[in-house]
Amino acid sequence: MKKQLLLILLVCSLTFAAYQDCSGQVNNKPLLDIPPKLLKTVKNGEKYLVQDGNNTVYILNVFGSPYQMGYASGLLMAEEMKENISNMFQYIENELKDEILSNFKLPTFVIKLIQKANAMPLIRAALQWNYLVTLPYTNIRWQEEFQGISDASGIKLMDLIHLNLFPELTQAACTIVGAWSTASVDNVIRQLRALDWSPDAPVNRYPLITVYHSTEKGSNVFANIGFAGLIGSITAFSANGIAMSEKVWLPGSSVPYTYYGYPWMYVFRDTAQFSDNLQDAVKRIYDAKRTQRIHIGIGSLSDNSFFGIEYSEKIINIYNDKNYTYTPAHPQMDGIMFWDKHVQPSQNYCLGSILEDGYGKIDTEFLFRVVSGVHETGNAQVCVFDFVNQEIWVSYSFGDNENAYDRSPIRIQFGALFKAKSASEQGVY
Ligand SMILES: *[C@@H]1O[C@H](CO)[C@@H](O)[C@H](O)[C@H]1NC(C)=O
Ligand SMILES: *[C@@H]1O[C@H](CO)[C@@H](O)[C@H](O)[C@H]1NC(C)=O
Ligand SMILES: CC(=O)N[C@H]1CO[C@H](CO)[C@@H](O)[C@@H]1O
Repeated sequence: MKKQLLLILLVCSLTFAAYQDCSGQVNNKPLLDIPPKLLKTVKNGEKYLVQDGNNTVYILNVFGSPYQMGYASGLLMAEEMKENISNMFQYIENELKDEILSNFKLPTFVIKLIQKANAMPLIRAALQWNYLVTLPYTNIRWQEEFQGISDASGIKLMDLIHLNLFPELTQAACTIVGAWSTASVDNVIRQLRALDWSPDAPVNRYPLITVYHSTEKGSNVFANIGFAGLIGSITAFSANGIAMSEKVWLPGSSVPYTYYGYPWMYVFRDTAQFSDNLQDAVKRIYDAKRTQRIHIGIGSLSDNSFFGIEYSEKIINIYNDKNYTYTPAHPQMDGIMFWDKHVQPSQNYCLGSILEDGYGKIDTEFLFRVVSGVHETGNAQVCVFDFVNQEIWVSYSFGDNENAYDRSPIRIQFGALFKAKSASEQGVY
C-alpha cells in the first residue's frame, strides 16, 4: 500500500518535471455524467437541469424567431435571471470602486467615501452610451430577443441590455487551445476554452447553456455556453461543428479599437450561428463592423482544423499551426494553435511544455484535466469541445473562491438537444 503511494507520488513528480513554469496540478475530480432532468416545458422551450451537489448547469432548448426564443427563455429562467442581474450590477459597482481604489494611494476617509458613494448612475450612463453607439450596427435579432425575455420575465429591458454590454467595456484573460491532426489522440480536433474572469462573479450562480433552434434563414442550431441573463457569447458550439472561444488582446497602444460598432459578443454568437466552416466564419468576422481587441479561437469539424485570430476594429491576423510568431516559450507544433492565460506573446513556458508532453495523445480529458488544471486556467469556466461526439466537458466556478479548473468536469452531450423539436412541432401545444 505504502509502496504504491510512493510510486504514485514518484510518477506525479516525474510528470511535473516535464512542465516548466507551471504551478497547478492535474484535476482528478470525478467526471459527472448525469442525464439532464426536464424541469419545465413551454410552447417554444424546454428547461433542463444537470445537478450533482453544488455542480449545477441549466440547459434550455428554445425554438422559433428571436422574439419567440427570448420569450421562452424569459418564461423558463425569470427567477434566476432576476437574481443574477441585480447581483451583477452590484458586482460591477464594486469592481469599479476597487479599480479606482487600486490606482491611488488615498487617506482612509476618502476610501470610505468612495466605498459608500453611489457609482451606479455613472455605470448606467456608460452602458447607456455604449448601447446608443452600438445600436446602429446591431442586428435587430438582438433587440427582439431582449424584448422577448423582458416581456416574459418582467425584467426591465434596459437592465438586460446594459448587462449584456458590460463585457464590451471590460476584459477577461483566458486560455485557448486547438489540437488536431497528429497532435490529437485520434487525429480529430479538440478545443479548450478556459475563461479567466473572476471566480466570484455572481453570474456564476446560474450557469446556463441555451440551445437555439432559430427559424432565421441560414441559421444553424447552436449552444451558447454561458450564464443566465447574458445572451451574447463568450463560448459557443454549433450542431455544424463550429466552436468559438475568446480571450482579451492587450497589444499596447498601436492597435486601434472603437466602441462604435457591433459588440464583439454579438459578432461572436452570430459567427457560431451562421457559419458552416472556417471560411464562412472568417468572412463573417471580416464583414463585421468590429469594436474591441480580442483573441478568438475557432475550431471547425468540417475542416478538421482551427484558427487563432487576433480581432480588432481594423486589424485581423489569422494563425494556424504553422504561421504564428513562435518563441522559445511558444514552440511550433503541427496540429496545435494556442494562447496561454498571459499577455501575448507570452514568455511563460507552462502551456507549451504541457502540450509538447501530451503531443499525439491529446484528448478531451487531457485538455480538461491536465491543460486547465496544471496551467491553472479557467477560474470562471472551463469548456472542452469534442466535435466528433458533439459533447463538451464543462465546469463553472462556485461560491466565492472555487475555481472552475479545480472542479468536476460535467459532460454534456448535445446530440439529442441539437435534434430536439419544440412542443408545438410535436403537437403538444
Ligand atoms: C461544494 O461541494 C463540494 C463537494 O461536496 C464541497 O467539498 C465544497 O465544500 C462545496 N462548496 C461549497 C462552497 O459549499
Ligand atoms: C496563416 O495561414 C492561414 C491559412 O492558410 C492564412 O489564412 C493566414 O493568412 C496565414 N497567416 C499568416 C500570419 O501568415
Ligand atoms: C442568493 C442571492 O444572492 N440572492 C439575492 C438576489 O438578489 C436579491 C436582490 O438584490 C437579493 O435580495 C437576494 O438576496
